[in-house]
Amino acid sequence: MSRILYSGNRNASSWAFRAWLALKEQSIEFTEKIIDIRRPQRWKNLESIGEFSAPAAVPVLNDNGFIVSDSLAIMEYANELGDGSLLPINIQARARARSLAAWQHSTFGRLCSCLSFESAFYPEKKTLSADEVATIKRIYDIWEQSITEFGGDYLVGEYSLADIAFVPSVLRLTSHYQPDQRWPKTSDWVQLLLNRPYVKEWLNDANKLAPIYLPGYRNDP
Ligand SMILES: N[C@@H](CCC(=O)N[C@@H](CS)C(=O)NCC(=O)O)C(=O)O
Repeated sequence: MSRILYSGNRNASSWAFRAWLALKEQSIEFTEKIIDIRRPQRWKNLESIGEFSAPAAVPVLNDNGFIVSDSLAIMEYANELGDGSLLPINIQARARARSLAAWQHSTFGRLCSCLSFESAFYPEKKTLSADEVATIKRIYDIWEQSITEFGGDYLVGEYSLADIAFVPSVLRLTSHYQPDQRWPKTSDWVQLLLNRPYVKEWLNDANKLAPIYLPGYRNDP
């Protein structure tokens, strides 16, 4: 049996984090090869991924020679290789989980785009703009509403692919602006997520690495 996840640097690869988490949460055995996606070596390293995975990006899963590209596909595959518990049985909860994961996958990254995943690990944080604060508050309202609607501790009741999809965004947003008692369920959810053992394992490694500074973070002239 050979199952290899081609992953990325722990403090840079938010997409690999999601795929890795889904595999771990479903107790799927795999080995991991970390591809250094820091510049300038990023391009050469990703070129070698392109030799077997069309998007030439990480994460990629090689399951005994069968290639699964893209984090969302790997998350779904992990769930199906495992016990399927990362998608709810209830049709509406499942649709909501997929809606949230799809949102994260498609356009969520454009919200507060200067607050990259890398920036979650910066020891000194920038002052947020009024627009950034307003956007973050709106996101916290949306998370609060979903947790309330489904009546559990997580976004659609039980822990699901939707929660996993948002973990890196939770990090980039909450490390700059903590949810307080205006969003009681979101505050608890954030604590639950960040205290999950596999999330802690990844972050423990990420926190040992030198931060990767990206241009544009501080809105320098
Ligand atoms: N939609 C892809 C995005 C993957 C992605 O952008 N990965 C980054 C590293 S975190 C990468 O390899 N980027 C290289 C590129 O886009 O050329 C996924 O979800 O797997």
